[in-house]
Amino acid sequence: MTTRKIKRVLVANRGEIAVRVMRTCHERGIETVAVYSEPDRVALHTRTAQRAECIGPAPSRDSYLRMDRILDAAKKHGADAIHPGYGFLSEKAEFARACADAGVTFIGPPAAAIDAMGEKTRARATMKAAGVPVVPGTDGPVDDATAIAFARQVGLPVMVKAAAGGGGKGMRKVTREEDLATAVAGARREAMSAFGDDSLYVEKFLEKPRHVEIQVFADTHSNVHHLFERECSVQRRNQKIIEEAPSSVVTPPMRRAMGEIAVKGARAVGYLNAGTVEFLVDANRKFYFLEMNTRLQVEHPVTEWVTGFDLVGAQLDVAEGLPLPWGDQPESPRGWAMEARIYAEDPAQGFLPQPGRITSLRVPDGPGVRDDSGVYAGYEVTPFYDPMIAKLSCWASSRQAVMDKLIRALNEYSVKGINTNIGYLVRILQHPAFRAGDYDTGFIERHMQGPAALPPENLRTAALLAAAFFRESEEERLRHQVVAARPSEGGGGQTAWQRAFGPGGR
Ligand code: MV4
Repeated sequence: MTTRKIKRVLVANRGEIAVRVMRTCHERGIETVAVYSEPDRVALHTRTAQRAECIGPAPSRDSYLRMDRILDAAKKHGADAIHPGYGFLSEKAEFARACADAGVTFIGPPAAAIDAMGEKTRARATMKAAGVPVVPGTDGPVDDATAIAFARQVGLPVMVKAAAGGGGKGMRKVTREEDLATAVAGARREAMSAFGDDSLYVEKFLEKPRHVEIQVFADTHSNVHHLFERECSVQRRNQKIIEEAPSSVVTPPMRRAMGEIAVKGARAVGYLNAGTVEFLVDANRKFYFLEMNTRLQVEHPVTEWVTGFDLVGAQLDVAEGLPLPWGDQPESPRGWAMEARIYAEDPAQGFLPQPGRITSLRVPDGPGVRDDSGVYAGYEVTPFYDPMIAKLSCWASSRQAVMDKLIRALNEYSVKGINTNIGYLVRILQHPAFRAGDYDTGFIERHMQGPAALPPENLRTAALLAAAFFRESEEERLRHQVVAARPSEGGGGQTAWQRAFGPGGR
């Protein structure tokens, strides 16, 4: 087996993940090259790298998605490898192929493996053939009539999904027979606009499933290992918020079974490097393949905590042609890890993104606390990219202990100048159902929407405002009874609601 030392890595990404990848490179004496868009000239990843190249204006399609400019930057700066991070070009087979053609090592799986998992019905078929249990569904993309016929056969509810999708776009749950045709048409339209491909498939809808995924790793020496599971059931509108490892539903025999099956699936597609096999777990602890992500995931730190491995380091080893650095398949996870995603968005304003300058920043630390951040004090969060600014993760001996540590660390985290979801994260971690490990993918919708998203102070304010508003409208009503059709008072008067929230309101 030939090995080739990587000397200079171009990181084709931004924010916290670009910084995180560069850290491991620097530890290994590998030089780094950042690419950045015009507003990202002063971003943390641009400052962290030893070299940096501007690749275009703010919109991703004109910068972070420009394969040609990124490969030109790699050539100009003499980078011998490219790490794609997550999102952007990380799961574009065409980019992996373009890197290979340019003689640059793509730090990720082969293009063929990305292709095999990118089209979701092909992924399902491949996994099924390899003996992986899949969610009952159609065998391939279907026309409207077949979609409807399948739904009738398997029984409602069903989930209509985009074949080119993943992560929830172009996805519709259908509960009533009379909604089927509209849902299929709607999903098709959404899939076409999101992916330029309106192929759909249909799955039986699993009730209250938990989202459990297995980290896999493969090298060029025929080793394929799994690094146990992560649970990511706490999601809001297809955005993960809290992740943990291990999962509170996975028993040791189940962990072994899921791990072996994920490894079998990875072998079936000739997988290489880091990947994640996603499963839904039902109330009877039966698990079903959902999709495979052919990249390093956002939530990889929780796996790093419970294994003690540097996953980016292992990615570099594999890309250099070395065997997986930890020897045999590891036995079991150690302790418990939990990660919370910090977003520049305001739960009190319907999670509206909050661009603006971070005027001051205090980051927690202490034993078992890790902050993966893409920002700094004085940095201006721009509206052009994902509002996730940092990930806070903790490690402790037990699930209870790690929840307490994460709450402590979140309470120490102080971001001034912009609103964040930090308070909201604490409220999730304090929820009795979450603390008991008794949650599923419907947790946020059931427990943390509407007024529950607000801090208790806001709730008190809302109650007082409602009372004041009611009193004023009563007075108004009485006035109108006394002086009918009296002309407007000139607009000077504001209701209690308007004084608090401004005109219009929500
Ligand atoms: C499902 C499902 C129930 N049954 N598929 C949402 C994101 C996408 N990756 C898959 N998703 C789901 N697919 C079937 N057949 C429920 C979800 C789902 C979900 C999954 C994981 C985490 C959070 C979720 C929230 C709502 C729905």
